[in-house]
Amino acid sequence: MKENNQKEVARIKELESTNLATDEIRDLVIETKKEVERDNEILAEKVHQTLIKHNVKSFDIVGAIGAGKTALLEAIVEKLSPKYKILVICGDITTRVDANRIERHNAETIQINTGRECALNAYHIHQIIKNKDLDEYDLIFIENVGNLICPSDFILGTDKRIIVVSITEGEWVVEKHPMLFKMSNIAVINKIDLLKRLGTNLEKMVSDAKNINPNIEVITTSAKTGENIDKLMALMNIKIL
Ligand SMILES: Nc1nc2c(ncn2[C@@H]2O[C@H](COP(=O)(O)OP(=O)(O)O)[C@@H](O)[C@H]2O)c(=O)[nH]1
Ligand SMILES: [Mg+2]
Repeated sequence: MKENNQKEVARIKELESTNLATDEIRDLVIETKKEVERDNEILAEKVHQTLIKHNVKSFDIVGAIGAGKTALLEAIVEKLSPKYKILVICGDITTRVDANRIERHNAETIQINTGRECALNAYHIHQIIKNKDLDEYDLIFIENVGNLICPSDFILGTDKRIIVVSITEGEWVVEKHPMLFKMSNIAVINKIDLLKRLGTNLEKMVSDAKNINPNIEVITTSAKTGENIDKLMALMNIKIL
């Protein structure tokens, strides 16, 4: 994350904590939250260094429930699994639905059920990779628990974070959720096959993402028709061999 983005994210988080706490415990709430995030960042850095050491490219995907995170991963894994050894880690509060969907496209999957936790954190990922022979993999994808708020508290130690929104969420969804756009490298606006029917203002969504984070790469896709999936993989620097 760029330095001025980092400052802005810290400021917003402090405001959030301030609003949540009563006067007497406000400082404690802010300090505890910062401490948890610092610990998470240390572990995320360890995860990242380990993945780099073993030459594994890594991506984590965040976005609301139903944006198309799993559908995009299915499309990507389908194209890449003949040539790359892929591990996909899926986070959901319960079930193995997403892992099962992706497994059908010939990737190894691990489902993490978080219970009441609304995001994965670096500890979850560290627990998995420390028990894996990472030389066996070329690529790791992580699908976070579906929501647009909690994952901003926890980086996971991947090379790139990808935020997915869909046009069915309405053209205001980007401007209303700036945090994840600030900390992501790629923004995917999905379900463009439905554009004519819905009349969503796609240009606004693209320009909002760019205004929030001028460094973010923005791509519009349809996981359903496959439109621009190759371009998304090019942004991720993955060659279809
Ligand atoms: N029309 C259309 N439907 C999509 C697209 N991507 C996902 N979906 C559908 O949207 C629903 C939610 O998708 P899913 O991949 O489970 O979203 P996730 O919760 O973000 O993982 C499913 O019924 C998908 O088939 C798309 O690009 N176009
Ligand atoms: Mg999913």
